[in-house]
Amino acid sequence: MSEKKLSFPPFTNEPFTDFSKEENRREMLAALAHVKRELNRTYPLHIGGKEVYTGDWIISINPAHTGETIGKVSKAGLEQAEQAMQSALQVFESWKKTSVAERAALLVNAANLMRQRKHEFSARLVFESGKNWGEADADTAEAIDFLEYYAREMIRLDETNEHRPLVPVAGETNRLSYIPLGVGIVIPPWNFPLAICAGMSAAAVVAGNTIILKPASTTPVIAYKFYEVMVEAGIPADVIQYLPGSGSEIGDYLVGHPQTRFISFTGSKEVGLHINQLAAGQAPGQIWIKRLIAEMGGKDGIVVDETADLDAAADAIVASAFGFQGQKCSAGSRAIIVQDVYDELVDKITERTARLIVGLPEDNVPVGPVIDNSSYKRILDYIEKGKAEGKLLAGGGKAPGSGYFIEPTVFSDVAEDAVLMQEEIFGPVLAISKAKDWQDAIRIYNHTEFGLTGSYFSADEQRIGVALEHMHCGNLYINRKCTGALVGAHPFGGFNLSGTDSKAGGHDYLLLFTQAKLTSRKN
Ligand code: TAP
Repeated sequence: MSEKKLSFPPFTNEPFTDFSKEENRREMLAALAHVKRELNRTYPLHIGGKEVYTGDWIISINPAHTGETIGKVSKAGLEQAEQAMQSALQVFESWKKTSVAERAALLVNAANLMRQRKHEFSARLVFESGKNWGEADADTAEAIDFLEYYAREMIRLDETNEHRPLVPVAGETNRLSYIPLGVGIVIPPWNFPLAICAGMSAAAVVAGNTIILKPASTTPVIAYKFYEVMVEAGIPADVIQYLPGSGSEIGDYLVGHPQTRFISFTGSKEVGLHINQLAAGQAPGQIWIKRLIAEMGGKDGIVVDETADLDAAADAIVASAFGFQGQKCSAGSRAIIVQDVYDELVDKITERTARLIVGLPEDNVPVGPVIDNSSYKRILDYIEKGKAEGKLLAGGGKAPGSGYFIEPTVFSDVAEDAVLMQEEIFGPVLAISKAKDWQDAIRIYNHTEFGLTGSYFSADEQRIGVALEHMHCGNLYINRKCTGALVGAHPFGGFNLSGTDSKAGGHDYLLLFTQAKLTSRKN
């Protein structure tokens, strides 16, 4: 319960930066120059609030310039993982007693610090994850949003008895309190290395839990900078253990640990299912069912019928397929178009794709590199498979440069069962399928094991009504792109093998990091 009432102004989304304004461009260039000077530094682990160097390193490199080191980050092994667990358990005893008001205020402090250094954070994203300026700015804005939003949500949850009173019973005082769970393992992906890392961590911590943050091995420096800001904001340094290391080594150890109370994971289907299986067992000494919050992959798609505005649909399809090189979980990697407008729309998509320029994120070029060598090879393999499964209309291979650059690639006439239409590629590859009519198109859209995002383009209200009901995904949009969810406005999470539908950035999210305790007192 909050000791003092806190009132923050109503939540509003952090505005995106308009880089067409000279002043903003200048500030971003200055931030890029500043971050460039800080490349190639070393970073410790943080366990129990103390710096730890193990002598073993994760080397983070610039995916656009593979010869450039972003930073060397100390790498944890099993010994450090156990130390981190013991430290998180110990500090949980005090952190859980910190008032909600204080915990929320610290998140808002962190948001303010991040806002002051917005371009600096974005510049790091440009170098470490290969995002262009706009994509990096959106990532930073979303991180700020998560901090501000979860601060307010925790206060709302804490005031449940005032806002949603229990049914009164004569002679009793009944209350419901949302208390923390314990120690959580937070495992974010590299593709929103600031926003998702911040959102998952902040939600767990503001709810009163302590965490072990195991960042993705390709983007550990951004996660370090996030940890630094949280501590600067006043969150005790041992509430978050910053623990980079191998997913399969320390990840497995911590997921299987008997004192792990919950795991908050965002990443691929394969790793998510593995964690689900490992977390399901009862380790010796374990006295609870571990809670798993798992947001996983997608094979998202855009459906277009013959009544749609085809220019708007083409713009949305290209933006959804190739924004951040198709490396968003919400990326629209499938387009399903009814036959009456198929040729016309395919031409528009091809023209727009051919105009996309591939180059350095630093120079704010629309399409940058993919994240690492294994992604690069995997995507190129998919493109080769695609050549047998569809008609290649744009791209189709490597793009020049000193990093992992791939041409935005479009295949048409792909069958609904083809690998290209079924498997998550997570790169700049769009598969287009022809449908007999709008109902057939919705059927093809649903023919996937995933269910994260989707869009339906139409001018027909009755069909839109059917699409709203029948397209089976966690985030369904009408007449707009299927990427770009906003905190508070578009709570985010997927169906089926896209995950546990946690709805990050929504009213229900913090419930996942708490347990409700009912107390009933006889008057
Ligand atoms: P993954 O390869 O699954 O990695 C995600 C995280 O899991 C990384 O921190 C990774 O660490 C860790 N990990 C790997 N093996 C592990 C294990 N055995 N135990 C515990 N942790 C382990 O995914 P990724 O390549 O980073 O991200 C891309 C995927 O994330 C795509 O499938 C995308 O769709 C999905 N994604 C989904 C969403 C939502 S909200 N649904 C949002 C963003 C991304 P290492 O880096 O050390 O291997």
